[in-house]
Amino acid sequence: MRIYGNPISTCTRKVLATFAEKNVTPELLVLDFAKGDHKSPEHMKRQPFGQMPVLEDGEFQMYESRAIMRYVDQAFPGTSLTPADSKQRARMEQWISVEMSDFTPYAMTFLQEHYFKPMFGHQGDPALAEAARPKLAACCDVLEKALTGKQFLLGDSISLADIGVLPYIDYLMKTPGGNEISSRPNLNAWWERCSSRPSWKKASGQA
Ligand SMILES: N[C@@H](CCC(=O)N[C@@H](CS)C(=O)NCC(=O)O)C(=O)O
Repeated sequence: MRIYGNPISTCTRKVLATFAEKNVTPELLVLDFAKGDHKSPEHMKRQPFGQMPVLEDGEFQMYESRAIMRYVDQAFPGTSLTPADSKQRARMEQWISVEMSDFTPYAMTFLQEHYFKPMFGHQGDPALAEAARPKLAACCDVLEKALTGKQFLLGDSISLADIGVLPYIDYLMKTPGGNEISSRPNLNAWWERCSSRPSWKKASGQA
């Protein structure tokens, strides 16, 4: 299997972490943000929104990182990252939706203003990030409560729901928004547990 993406991209990283949990290394075809590879006519045919990642499995191509994670989990044997039990599976989908709707938009504001804009030579606006803080904090409160007495969001086993949040937290920790994680004991312990896994180290370029 092959991934069109970039090692610094959050959406690429969650897909790479899923592959790593399955002990599979996909071929990574790097799209250069600075050169606008993701907006090239060739890539727009693969991903009509001009974004990454895209998965290619033989003749089959697909985009949307969360959908790709589900495909990768089912495509390979080994430990499943999706519970067999329907109620637990529904709970996993609930947390994936929370990540997408209630966590990531606010975390991304910190990432953009404090990390990615400066990385690409643009001035970030810290006030924009601070405006997102109350919503980010509200979601962190929900996650903190959900993680009480648990190793992972669903209990004792890691699932796609945990993996999907990691890329955003990793960068968030490098911004003033990181204290929303580090100040909450359950959330912080969960982050340390997940981010010390070999799969995350590999996906985030630390191994
Ligand atoms: N919903 C898409 C979002 C993909 C996305 O926003 N990718 C970013 C990199 S993490 C990107 O390509 N940004 C460039 C752009 O939007 O122009 C997914 O989950 O795959």
